Amino acid sequence: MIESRSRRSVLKGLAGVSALAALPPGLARAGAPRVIRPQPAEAQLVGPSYPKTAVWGYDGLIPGPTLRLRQGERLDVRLENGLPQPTTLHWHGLRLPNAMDGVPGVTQAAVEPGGSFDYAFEAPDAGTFWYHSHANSAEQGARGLAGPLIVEEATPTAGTLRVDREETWLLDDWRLTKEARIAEPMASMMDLSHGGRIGNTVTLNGVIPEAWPVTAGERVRLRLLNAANARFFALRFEAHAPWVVAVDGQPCTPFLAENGRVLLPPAGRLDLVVDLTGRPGARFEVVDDAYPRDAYRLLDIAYADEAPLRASALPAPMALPANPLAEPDLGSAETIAIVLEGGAMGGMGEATLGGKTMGLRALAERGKVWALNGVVAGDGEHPLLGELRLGRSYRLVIENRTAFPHPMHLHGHHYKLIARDGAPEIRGIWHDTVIAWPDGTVEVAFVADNPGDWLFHCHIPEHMMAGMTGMFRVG
Ligand SMILES: [Cu+2]
Repeated sequence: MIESRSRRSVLKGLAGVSALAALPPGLARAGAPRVIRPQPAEAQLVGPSYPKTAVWGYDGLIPGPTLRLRQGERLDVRLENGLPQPTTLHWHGLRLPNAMDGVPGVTQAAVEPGGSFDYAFEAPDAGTFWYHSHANSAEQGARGLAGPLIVEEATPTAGTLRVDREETWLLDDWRLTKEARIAEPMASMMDLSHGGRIGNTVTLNGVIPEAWPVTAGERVRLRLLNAANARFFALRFEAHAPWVVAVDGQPCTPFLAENGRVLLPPAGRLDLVVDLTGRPGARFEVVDDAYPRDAYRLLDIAYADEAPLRASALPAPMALPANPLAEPDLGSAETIAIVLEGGAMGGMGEATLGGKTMGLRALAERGKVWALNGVVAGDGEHPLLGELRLGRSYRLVIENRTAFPHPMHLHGHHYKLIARDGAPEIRGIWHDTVIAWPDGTVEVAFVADNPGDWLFHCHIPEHMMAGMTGMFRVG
């Protein structure tokens, strides 16, 4: 198992690349919705010398089943709640109609045990997305509820990236006891006020990985997805140079990951193109050094003995086709300042909860320690951060005055990273979840082109439930 503690000296440096391949056909559908049933189950997360772990999984699986459709196609899912508590499905990163967003108390009522809810929407963007609960998400995430949602490019042929195959790596983090049980409590004040629930066991697609079998010469599209509550991942591919071709599902101009290292905040996704340039029979390590003092080998890249697939190296991958995102007009964009405050070692004086201003100690007694613009969200609340005019461009200037990094997620939109600490970000990468580093400022811009009430929150659920959430009203 892997030991780790939350630290403010975490990880730096996001890398990206984008890719595309000849893809399998979209989901066949026959009118009836695809039923997704979150339910208690058992999973062999750790080795066979340990007992199975009691988890919650979609259809009883860890991770949940991969949902796959083609861009522009419609997804029909019936959520049937097999859990002992209310739940919802949130389609992370999809720009869908507000009523399908799965936020209890905002876009729908939470689905009671035994109840159901029908989700139906078209996928406007191709890319790597995922689904998870937005109800009691600290516990429901920690018990395993997450699954990939892959939207294939509408035209995967001419003018786009070719790869030999693709894989999805859903990375998750578990806090287990010595008996491989999920450790309780779910959200201690320590977790709420520090870096969230960081675990001690990392899984890839539901198991502790050993080796990634590859063939020399092949080009693979890797869809990385961080489904952990709070753990950041920084994967370093020894002796390999992965291209980043998409970030949070949105294609970017392909670029080589710096030092072969890619950073994934909670909820983040990266599409990589990895050229397997090693020799037959060779082995290399993929190391996760997001927390440098707790760096560990995630797995080995294990080359088969067979002859290379191709004789010479491939040229740089082509960019994936862009999704139909509206370009923000920075000249006319209205600026909205967002200040993140609170938490341990954050020095927050006071903030407002339920209309009352109080100090950090009084807030902590109520389980609340984080604020957005001086407002702490109460249970089930998402205080209004701003009313946005439909079709208008906005620039969010997010200032993190806390001692921890926060992956800030906007629902229903993607925003373009335009600056960090006042320095322009020239790559113009789109995110649905952007890291706000301690003592830093991050600027993003977007067009408010999707009407409705959209959450803006820290994606570490322990931070969200302890106050770090709000809402933009677009209309
Ligand atoms: Cu946070």
